[in-house]
Amino acid sequence: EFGHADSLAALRAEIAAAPAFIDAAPLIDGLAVKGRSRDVLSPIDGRKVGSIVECDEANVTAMMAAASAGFASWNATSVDVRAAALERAADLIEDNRGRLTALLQSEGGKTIDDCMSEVREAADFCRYYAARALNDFAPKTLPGPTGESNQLRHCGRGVFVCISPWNFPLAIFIGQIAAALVAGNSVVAKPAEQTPLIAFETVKLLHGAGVPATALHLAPGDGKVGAWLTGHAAVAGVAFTGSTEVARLINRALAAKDGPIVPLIAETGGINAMIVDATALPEQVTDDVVMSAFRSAGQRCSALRLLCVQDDVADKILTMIEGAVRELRIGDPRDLATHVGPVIDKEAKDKLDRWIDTMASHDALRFRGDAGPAGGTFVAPAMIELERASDLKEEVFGPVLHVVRWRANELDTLLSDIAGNGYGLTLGIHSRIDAMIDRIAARLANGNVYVNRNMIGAVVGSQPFGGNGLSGTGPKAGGPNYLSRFALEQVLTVNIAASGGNA
Ligand code: TXE
Repeated sequence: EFGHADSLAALRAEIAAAPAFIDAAPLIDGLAVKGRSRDVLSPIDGRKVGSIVECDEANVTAMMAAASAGFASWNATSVDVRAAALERAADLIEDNRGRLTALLQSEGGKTIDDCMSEVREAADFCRYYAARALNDFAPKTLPGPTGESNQLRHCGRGVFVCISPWNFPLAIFIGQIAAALVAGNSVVAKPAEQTPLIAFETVKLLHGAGVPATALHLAPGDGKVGAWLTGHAAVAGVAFTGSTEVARLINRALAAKDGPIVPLIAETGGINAMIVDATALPEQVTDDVVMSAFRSAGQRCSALRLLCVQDDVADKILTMIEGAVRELRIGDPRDLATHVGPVIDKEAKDKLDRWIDTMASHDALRFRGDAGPAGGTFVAPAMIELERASDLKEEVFGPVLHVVRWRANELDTLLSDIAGNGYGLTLGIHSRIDAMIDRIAARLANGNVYVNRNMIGAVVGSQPFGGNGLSGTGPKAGGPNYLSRFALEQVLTVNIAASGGNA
């Protein structure tokens, strides 16, 4: 309904009415921690959009104690009560879409399109996990020998630590929390240091939806805070989305602990390839490549990083893509005509600019677009040509597309090179030959494969999302198996005759 002109005008009025500045802080039992704050700056123009007090180690200790104390009563509620809170949260997200969009823009630098789909995804996660929990966690009678009853039940694990990245500071942040809460866990949520304001607003919204403040606490801060949380003795589970490198650090911290083995659900990065053969439709490929590589300034974990085009059609397709990238408008994401906004902060911009400069010094730069307005952290979209797919060894998290060409007799080498990077998140295939599609999909164990379309899309409930290999542990977010890792199982086996016959 957002696409409709009237409702777009209404949304813009709601955005304009949102507060221009937010003071945020850690929340322990719903109370804001006082302390020295730092400014939160907008990637659009560097202006101050809020302030944040970050956790120190004593705050983390107090918060873990509060979350441990809050666990029992939340875990004792019925799944109906917990699911109802998530359904109310989904309604509140929609009611507050203007405020949330304003923050996604000012703090996250997102275009209106990206904000609208993120707000929708956040509400979808809440409703989907609520519905799944009602189904998955309702006590189930299992078949068994006569004279005995068997029932499968679920409960929470304890304190779940949810650590999220800045690139979906609303949808991923709330998705992890919603899953952990609806399973009966209490939660300590650690947002990315770049996006604490929207996290603060989201936690308050969840409290307003009926999640007790004793069951959900907010721990803003950088990686140190994440390390204190995951190193704490009381952690019963961790949901993490971010880089592969940090997932490894967390895995080590959990493994070093005495006591029960703590599960880690990790969704991490990828070097996502698209393979285009000579039968693909050039216009379709061009649209899908531009959408997949440059939308959201390339700051999606699903984004296309490595385009592999069959030699016979490469010149034609690359020229078309280059033309389409030249048309992209780089600029203020609040302007409806903008296609590509800023990257998240100066550190990200400097790293990307350095990468493009290095590639230029190796004569690999094919094209570099408009640099965008001064004052913000904009990066010019770029295309880089490499010799081999194996030359790209790291995830370049921005509006940069790498390209390789392949000949028909080199397909196996290409697929081995792609598999060799060890990641397994998204994969694109453009071909009109079924056998080709099957051959590629069978050789590469990526978690999400997109055929003859763009690689943007993880619709909750229809396209469960997540990778294999270096890209994550599974289960996939927004899918039917996700909640299982957040809960404990218990089987109650009762001898009916010795239990008064009514068990
Ligand atoms: O990650 P970082 P970023 C991936 C994406 C990219 C990354 C971008 O592909 O690789 O996320 O996010 C905290 N102990 N995905 O740069 O730096 C840190 O403070 C505990 C994948 O934010 O790893 C932040 O809150 N925590 C994806 C969080 O970890 C620590 C979808 C992530 O930070 C820590 C979206 C430590 N030692 C992005 N150090 C998918 N696959 O679904 C840092 N942190």
